[in-house]
Amino acid sequence: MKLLLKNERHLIERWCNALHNRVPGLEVSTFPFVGDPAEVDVALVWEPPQGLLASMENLRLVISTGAGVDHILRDPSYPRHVPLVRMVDPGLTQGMVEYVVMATLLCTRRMHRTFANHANKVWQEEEVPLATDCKVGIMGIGVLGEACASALLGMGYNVMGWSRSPKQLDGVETYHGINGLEMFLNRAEVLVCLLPLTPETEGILGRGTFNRLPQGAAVINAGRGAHLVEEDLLAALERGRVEVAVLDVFQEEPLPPDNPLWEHPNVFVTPHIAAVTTPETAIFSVADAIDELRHGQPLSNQVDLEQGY
Ligand code: NDP
Ligand code: OXD
Repeated sequence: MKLLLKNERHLIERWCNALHNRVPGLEVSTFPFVGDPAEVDVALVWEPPQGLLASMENLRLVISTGAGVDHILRDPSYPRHVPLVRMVDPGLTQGMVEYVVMATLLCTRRMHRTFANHANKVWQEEEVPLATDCKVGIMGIGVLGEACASALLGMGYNVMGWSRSPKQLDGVETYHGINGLEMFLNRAEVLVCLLPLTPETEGILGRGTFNRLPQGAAVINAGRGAHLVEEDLLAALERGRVEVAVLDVFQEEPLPPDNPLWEHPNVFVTPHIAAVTTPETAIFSVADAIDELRHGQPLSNQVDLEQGY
């Protein structure tokens, strides 16, 4: 069986070692591929160039090294008969839990105010609520959202979740669909976006959403940059509807130096590092997918191409 690996350059050697150690008998080639594309059975990819996957006429499986698959499905030539498996990995989940807990604490402890005081050598106590007095709303309570909900609950936060289909999670107030959105937003003092990017969710963090939040809310986006309408966030910050934002993902990455989000005193910017896939933990899920393919078994974590996630 032949696998083509397309990943960030600095991770190639680690992925090759992990594949070699965990999937015996697999022949691994790296992008740019030299050889006959018809010989490739499996593609393990992050941001494949348009047309790459379609050029492999005997491809049997595509595995995303990320949890999101928008970087693959944005290619209109994606061969839709080929199953797509996304990354579900305990390392990735742990990373996201740490990021969301950190970002939620930054917001509810009003650290933007304290850091500004620090910069000006101002010794001033800021009144901050306890977690038990804060309500966090998580948009997207899938693998990552559910783990974050559980960690935040453990810290005493009141947690709500919003999903496409109805869900029941112990201790979490759940809402779903467009009909449940308004009530969810009205109560979300901290809004966390962990949605996949699909045509339905693009631009969801925009004016309409911000206007429904309580005055002085916090917004944390660790989903995708295209969820957020950046100008609408800046306007909501201006009006005080949103007091603080923690952003990990952007319309354009790297975030251009002239983007006003860099300089906004109430915006924390991180460079798409909320959760990073590490080959050493992610390889188990890759090995499982290849094993399932080899044995003709149903694939775990297969993406529903109609839903786009
Ligand atoms: P999952 O597929 O497990 O969960 C997705 C959740 O979003 C589900 O609860 C789903 O609802 C919900 N959802 C999807 N579409 C809609 C919609 N139209 N309306 C309401 N809810 C919707 O994904 P993961 O938790 O594994 O990952 C989520 C996203 O996080 C990824 O797609 C990626 O974009 C982002 N990510 C970002 C990283 C970073 O470093 N910044 C790292 C890793 C992931 P339902 O339960 O009903 O299906
Ligand atoms: C992912 C990401 O989707 O890192 O896993 O953004």
